[in-house]
Amino acid sequence: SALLRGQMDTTDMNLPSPTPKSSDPARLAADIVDRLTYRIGKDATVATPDDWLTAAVLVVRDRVVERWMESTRETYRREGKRVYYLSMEFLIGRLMRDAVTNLELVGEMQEALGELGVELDLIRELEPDAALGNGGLGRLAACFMESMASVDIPAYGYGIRYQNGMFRQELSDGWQVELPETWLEHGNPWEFERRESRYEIGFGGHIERDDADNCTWKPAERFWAEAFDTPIVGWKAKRVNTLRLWRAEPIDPLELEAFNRGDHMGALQDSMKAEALSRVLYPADATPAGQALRLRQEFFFSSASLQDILRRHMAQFGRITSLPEKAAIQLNDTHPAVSVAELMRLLIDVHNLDFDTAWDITKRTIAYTNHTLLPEALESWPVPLFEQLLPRHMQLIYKINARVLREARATGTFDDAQVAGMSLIDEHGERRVRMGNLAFVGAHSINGVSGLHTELMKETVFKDLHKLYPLRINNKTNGITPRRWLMQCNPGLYNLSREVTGDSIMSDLDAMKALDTVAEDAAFQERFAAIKRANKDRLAGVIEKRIGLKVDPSAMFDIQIKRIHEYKRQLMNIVETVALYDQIRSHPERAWAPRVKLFAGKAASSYHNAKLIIKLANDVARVVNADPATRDVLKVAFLPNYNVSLAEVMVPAADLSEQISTAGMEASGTGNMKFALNGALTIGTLDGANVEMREHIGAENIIIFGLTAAEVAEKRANGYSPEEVIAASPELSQALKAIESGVFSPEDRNRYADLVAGLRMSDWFMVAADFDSYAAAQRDVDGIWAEQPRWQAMAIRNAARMGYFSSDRTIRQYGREIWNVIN
Ligand code: T68
Repeated sequence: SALLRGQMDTTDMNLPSPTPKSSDPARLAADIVDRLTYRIGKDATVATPDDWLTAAVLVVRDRVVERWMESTRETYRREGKRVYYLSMEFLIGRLMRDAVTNLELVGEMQEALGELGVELDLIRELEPDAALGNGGLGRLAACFMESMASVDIPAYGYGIRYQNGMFRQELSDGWQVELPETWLEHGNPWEFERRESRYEIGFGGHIERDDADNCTWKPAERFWAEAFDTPIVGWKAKRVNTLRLWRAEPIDPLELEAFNRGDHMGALQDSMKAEALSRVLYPADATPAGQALRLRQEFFFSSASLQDILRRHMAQFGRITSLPEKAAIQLNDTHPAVSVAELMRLLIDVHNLDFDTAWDITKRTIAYTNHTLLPEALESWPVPLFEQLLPRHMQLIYKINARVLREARATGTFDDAQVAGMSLIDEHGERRVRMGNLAFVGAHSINGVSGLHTELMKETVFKDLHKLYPLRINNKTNGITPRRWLMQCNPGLYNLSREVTGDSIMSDLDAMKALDTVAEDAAFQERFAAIKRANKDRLAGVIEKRIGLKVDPSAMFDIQIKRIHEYKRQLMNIVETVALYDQIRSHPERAWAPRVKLFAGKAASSYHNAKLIIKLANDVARVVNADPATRDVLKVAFLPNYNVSLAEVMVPAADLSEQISTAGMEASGTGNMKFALNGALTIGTLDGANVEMREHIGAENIIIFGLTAAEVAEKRANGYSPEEVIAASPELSQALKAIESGVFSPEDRNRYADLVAGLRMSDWFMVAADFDSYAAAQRDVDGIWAEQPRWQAMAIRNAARMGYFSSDRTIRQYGREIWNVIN
């Protein structure tokens, strides 16, 4: 009966296990035909490649399900603590190869499909890329889900099942055009719809208070949140965890009263409002969206997740006060920060706890990860909007605030301005709720994502809150999953490495260290280089297919792929490319290292300069690629629609990785780690995790240039004059003049006038300040490239020394130091 009431996950129950399915190729093939026939309703002779993919996914999913239920049952039996990772974004990409490799069924599936005349490699290319995220933050959540399963931590990811994920980017005459992404078009065979797992989500309305002063929130609008579960398989299927994504559903799909009045559209109002909640991912990765719909999305998934967590906890343990011992809730940035207030509401209004007990439980359960220091990226909501949508939460936030400010004043160490800075309410101008401060005060742990970022957090955004609660801030340097970012995307390097390292590298990336011993070995270098070359051949094919440009795979592949943002300084890279182009034309007799400069990335739709930078890359590419004077040594390309799947092809093919953000601005970076693990050299600033990469890889194996974070801060504080710097650099002056005068935009000579004027006048991101140092570093890179044995040795040492940056290490640190789920 508990099941009928939807009080328990089916997997929480103690049922006998079904007989495990065998995975020999013949059985797999028979199962694929079975799914094709009975689930898709097609005969092998008429099945399309998409049908084969769906059938294959369903068969793989079956193998996952057994381990999945086993994992859930085991956690239940052990009465273990569970981790809940709340994230607005999960940038998963394709799941087929991930699941098949982690189940160790690659060979078997290839054989099974082969028997049916189907190629695994071909159908897996058809799987849509699940792009429920913007960039690093969303991809980190996906790597963490895989690592939590791999290191055997019972965990649930909670997020939104956006109908439209990250937009598809097309280029029209070099300009970015955004088109809706329809990843669910052919259905999603990975997910399980849980019609029984749904929760009511309210907005607006008023608060009722009874005689005993108990509050009940009476929302004006109500919706359902319905669960969709995707199993996430860990390495060797040790454990399978759940990614639970919420879709909004109307409570009243068709308002009969309105319908019968003849208001047929009005009758659908509720449906349309619900649909909007989980309709689309906000594609801005650094500027808060600011719209009411975004706050509604944040509350929608936070509330559904917390209700589900409390339901599961009560069903198993029956006592709300043990929550902190049995549940660790991690907030991925401030997007789910309203969870602090929602958990308080549920504990006080639904579970009848007093404020102090509820506050204690909340703080001991919740932890928060910060991903940015950019002031413009810190979320805050206008008080009137917040109050109107979430009146009870606003009330609780005031109460929490009063308490925090009381604690601050009681120390006697803060002046009024400092106390105002710690407040959950920003009182400068329009009053706003500060989500970062809310997350901070409601959490027992606040972590940054690299050593540098964590230190800067203590000195800047959270300076005073850190003084008030000095034990809370801690560092968890990001990582990447080596399964997807080495084994799956670069099987050549994975297999070669194992000859030296042995078979343990996927569960212990530190074992890659053994490659150090062969870094200087000529025969090994040759094989290492041959694998890189094969990866470059493949990428060259993709480039030609996508944009019709032929590139020479023997040239250095110099790659910058990430969201387009001024602080990431794609512009500096393009300006340096222009300077190089100019140099090559002036000195054709010199032995230039042949380069292919590759760019890819999306710009937020409303980010004018970022879109202009995309156009500039394309304009420069058009001019350079058409110039016979440089044809053998320089090519430039911008590849459209960067996503996880394209990264999986570009990362293994890179010789040089561009990690050139203004120091102090990139919280960590994770692309930097993917490239180095795949044997690219990094040219980069001392920013984010580059700092730690240098420590692990060795300063002699990474090309570092430019201002430090402290120097950037000093320059900004003491006035910096880009014009002087530009005047002192002939190369930079020339390049900027060419760009601003329309050399690359003859049809619109003023196109880049404002962009360059921004560099001349203020240059917040220090492009001019770092330019000469960057250009000199690029010439150092050329010098190393000319000595191939040296280059190969450095590249091998990079791959060898990236063990620390496995997300398994990161997750174990979270598990030990924040969640208390491993010893
Ligand atoms: C990134 N942040 C950091 N934000 O920029 C990067 N923001 O340095 C870091 O490595 C990565 O997080 C993982 O820690 C983001 O990706 C967003 O995507 C984002 C999305 C919505 C709103 C704000």
